[in-house]
Amino acid sequence: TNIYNEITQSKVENQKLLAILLDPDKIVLENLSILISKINLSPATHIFIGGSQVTTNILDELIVQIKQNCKLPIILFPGNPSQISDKADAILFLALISGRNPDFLIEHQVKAAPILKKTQLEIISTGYILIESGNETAVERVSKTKPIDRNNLDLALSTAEAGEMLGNKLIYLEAGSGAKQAVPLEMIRKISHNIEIPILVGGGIVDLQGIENAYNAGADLVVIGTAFENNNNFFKV
Ligand code: 1GP
Repeated sequence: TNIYNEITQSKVENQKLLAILLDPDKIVLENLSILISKINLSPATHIFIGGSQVTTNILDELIVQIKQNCKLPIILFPGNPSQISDKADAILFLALISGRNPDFLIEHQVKAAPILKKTQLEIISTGYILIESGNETAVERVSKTKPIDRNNLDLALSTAEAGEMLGNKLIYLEAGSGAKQAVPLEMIRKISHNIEIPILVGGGIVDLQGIENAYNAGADLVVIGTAFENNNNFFKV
């Protein structure tokens, strides 16, 4: 099956999607079976794996083990080309289009291309847009780029539109992991009214109401990392 087609199909049917983001650095393989059972009990539709700076080397092993007990598609969400594993199903091939650092606009992608060519991974071109969130997040620090002012709806919109025109298949509005403030709903609303491709929203969403609000504003898929990491029963409340 084609993961991107399923995402666009869900958008057409107004079926909202939910990804749980797992950071390999924060996972203890010994505790993985419990984590997987919690994911299976949650409303998650996708698993994202990645982080701004992953240092551990358990990626392949982690994915193989998840796949033994979980049917959800696994999508890589890499901070750099070292975070590629052919055990996953797909990869968000990201360009940090809110920033002006060529490393994250094209350099990493050039390095990743020959590696990806040797895999069966489904490649999903994604315009990645970092929005100011009240605190300096890891994405900002690692990418050395300035996020878009959270009040500058016009710039956020133009950036998303440019991404769509460049051929991006998804737009990811990112406040950054552990963000103080999530992406403004007004911004999600404005962008979703003006582009056709599916919109992913993540960063700083800490409760079920926050997820609902993002959906109602036009998010097609919400990404939850920290809140689930801190509380595996997050979805039960
Ligand atoms: C980060 O959007 C994701 O890339 C998730 O962020 O950890 O704040 O949920 P949180």
